[in-house]
Amino acid sequence: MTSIHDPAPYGPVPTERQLRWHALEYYGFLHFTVNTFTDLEWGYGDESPSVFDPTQFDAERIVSVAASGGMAGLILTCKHHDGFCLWPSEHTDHSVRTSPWRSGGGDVVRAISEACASRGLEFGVYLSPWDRNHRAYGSGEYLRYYRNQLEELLTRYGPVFEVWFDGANGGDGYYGGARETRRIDPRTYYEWQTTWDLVRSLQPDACMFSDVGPDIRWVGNEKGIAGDPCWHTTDVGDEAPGSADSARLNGGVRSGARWLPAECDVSIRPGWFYHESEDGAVRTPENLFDLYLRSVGRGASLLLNLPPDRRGLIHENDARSLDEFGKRLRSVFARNVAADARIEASNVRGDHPRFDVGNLVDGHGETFWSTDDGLSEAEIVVHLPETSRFNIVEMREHLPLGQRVERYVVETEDRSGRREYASGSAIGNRRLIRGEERTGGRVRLKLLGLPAAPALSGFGLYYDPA
Ligand code: FUL
Repeated sequence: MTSIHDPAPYGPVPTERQLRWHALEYYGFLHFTVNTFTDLEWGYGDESPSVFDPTQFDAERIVSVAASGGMAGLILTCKHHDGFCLWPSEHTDHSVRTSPWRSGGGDVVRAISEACASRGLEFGVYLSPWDRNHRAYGSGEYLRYYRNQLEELLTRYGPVFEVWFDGANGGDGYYGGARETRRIDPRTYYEWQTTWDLVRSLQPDACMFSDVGPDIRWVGNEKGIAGDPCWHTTDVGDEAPGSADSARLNGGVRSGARWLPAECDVSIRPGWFYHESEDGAVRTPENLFDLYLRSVGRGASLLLNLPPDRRGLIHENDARSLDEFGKRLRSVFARNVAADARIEASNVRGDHPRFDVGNLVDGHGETFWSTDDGLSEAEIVVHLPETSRFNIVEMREHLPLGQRVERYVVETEDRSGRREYASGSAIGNRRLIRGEERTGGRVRLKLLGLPAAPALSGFGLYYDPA
């Protein structure tokens, strides 16, 4: 035995709060507001609160749909671009308090946050920076209003895991009756650093999302698809929310100076809000599984939107599809056939049990397989029992030491010979690759062009019968 020290970190590494966020992998979005009742995607800001009147709003039922779909948390649009507040804010009358719903006594934010807490789901908030209702939008007064609202959301509703800062700024709106176009400079107007500092002081564990972080970056599209590869690292120049480079957001930058992993936001329907006309256009469980592979399976997280309908419930079509998707996730990933196999490694760091290949299949992210320093290649060989089938390969890196693997090749070897199964760059939090079905034989994972000793915490082989 030589070294029992962990390899030195390579490149930027995640913060503790980013690590906790990586572990969630998949959670939901709830887009709900006056738009649900006016059939719009972007309300102008002149909607009367009287339109907001869900007939059967039931936070427990909404949260239980999310939980059965496998979601680890929910982010609620507490205020969308139209400015209507789903909680009784002290800073405006444009809220549930002046709506007919529960005679003005309701609070959607409280109901959803409490239902999440009781089901063990994380709760997050979306507060649109653009506000087409507020008369002072565009001035410093509005920024004070925005931060006051954020303060309400971050002090009244328990722990928040994520704060979502949207980059949309369309220009025209009601603005307290002015009905005009207001342009702001997204780089300077919002004074983001002050707002980020406020969030840090009120909810130090919350991750903040925007086109430029500071904790999580947008993936650059609303289709739910991360780049291949999608690096956790990137560079941020003088971009601001609403003005970042989509291609760079989508793939990240391998040599980037910041750990700023991607989140894939996408809706289960064409729109973000509920429209009866889209009841027939709900994503199928198969489509959702495919999205999962292209988001979570590329190291990003999946933020899947479920729009409550006019009753204040998740429509049956969405609930059914999500439930089947959740069942499929649970059944596919229930059994890692690599865990039944003998696994050999080309090298084990210091020949020490702490870095043993068994760590790859123990289901723990904290333990990992590593090699001695200075090797440019390393491999493991998994000897599968004859009857073990798989068509999905999974790899995970031990993130506290950075994103280390440059390139991987997966090969299979059986009676028909040795064949490449998959190859690519970037592993990160989790890499999933669906391929052809294989039974028995050997599976070889080769790591090539290593810039530092690898630290892999997981290797899995799963079978999806669908
Ligand atoms: C966008 C918004 O304009 C959409 O309405 C939606 O909220 C989506 C998640 O973000 O920028």
